[in-house]
Amino acid sequence: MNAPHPSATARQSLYRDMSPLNLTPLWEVLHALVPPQPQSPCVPALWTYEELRPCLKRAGELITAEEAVRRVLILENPALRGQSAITQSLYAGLQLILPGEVAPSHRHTQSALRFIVEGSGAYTAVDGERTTMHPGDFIITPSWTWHDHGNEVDEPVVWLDGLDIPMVRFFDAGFAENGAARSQAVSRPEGASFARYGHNMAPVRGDAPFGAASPIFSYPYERSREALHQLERSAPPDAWDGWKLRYINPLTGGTPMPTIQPFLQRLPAGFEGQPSRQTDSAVYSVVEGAGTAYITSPQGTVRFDFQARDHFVVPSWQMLRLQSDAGCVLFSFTDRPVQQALGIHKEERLA
Ligand code: 1HN
Repeated sequence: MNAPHPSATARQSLYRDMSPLNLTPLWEVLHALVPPQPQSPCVPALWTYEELRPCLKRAGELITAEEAVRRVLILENPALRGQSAITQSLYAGLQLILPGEVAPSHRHTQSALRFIVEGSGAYTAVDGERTTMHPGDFIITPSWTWHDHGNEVDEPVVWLDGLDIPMVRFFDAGFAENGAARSQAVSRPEGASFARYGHNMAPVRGDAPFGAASPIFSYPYERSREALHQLERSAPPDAWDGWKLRYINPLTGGTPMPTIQPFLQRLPAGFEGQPSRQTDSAVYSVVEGAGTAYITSPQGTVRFDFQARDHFVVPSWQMLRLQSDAGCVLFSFTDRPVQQALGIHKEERLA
């Protein structure tokens, strides 16, 4: 049987007649729907703290934390402007809280992480327990937990917020509620959760207090940094990642929050990493030291020279190579747990 040879105009005429019926021919879009490999619309991007901090300071002069609810400068992927997204699935922003300020209590289904970038002594409260922030501390706000922040010390405090906002938006599953009081009542002393779950032990009776999320909501830098330090003394660095650890939910060994996996890694002085790529786009916060990230896509290679407090994003399936003359420590987070739950996560390490 012969295939039909219709004119292009006959096809166009069909498409025109179909369109009012909300019909589209698959064969015109099939290749874009199932590309041979990921083609992220995201681009690599770097936010230096030197450029960003003056804007954050000006924001502090122009709006209070109370009026803003959260005084945050969103890190928007340059290719996703207007979407409040640093990758297709993740949100990131830098939040400032000044001495004497309160960011009022609320809760939402979106999960949040905080990674402290500058300043010490502000607190975040999660479901009745406060945690004092120090640079490098990793703190979580599980889905639907009440949370507020406050600064009762005399210096500004800045942290990176990472949320699963675009994911929850994708599922149209977002709810939010404001608290009755500005600051929630404190019902447990600081350190109560860490005492119960932070020492490779757990209460004999009782369920996970935050469901799928970790019962620990502060992972102090002192502890995480010490872990890397001991690792460094006991094993050679991985050729791609240096020494890299993932934060865990101590009750499960899995990720601290169902949608986001955070990591902390150290690259030794003189590190020349091998290239690798993964389907989970990654957001990086530079904690200590300095280095260079080379990120390669079909469009070419970009080079980011980074130092402490800078932030950068590596899109899905773009090749990343890390290099550091002085040595450095990097915090990062990705949507890997979601991709793993769906069975679609993929990683490739080149030698
Ligand atoms: C939020 O609740 C916080 O609690 C930060 O500090 C950033 C961005 C969008 C929606 C909620 C916070 C947020 C947010």
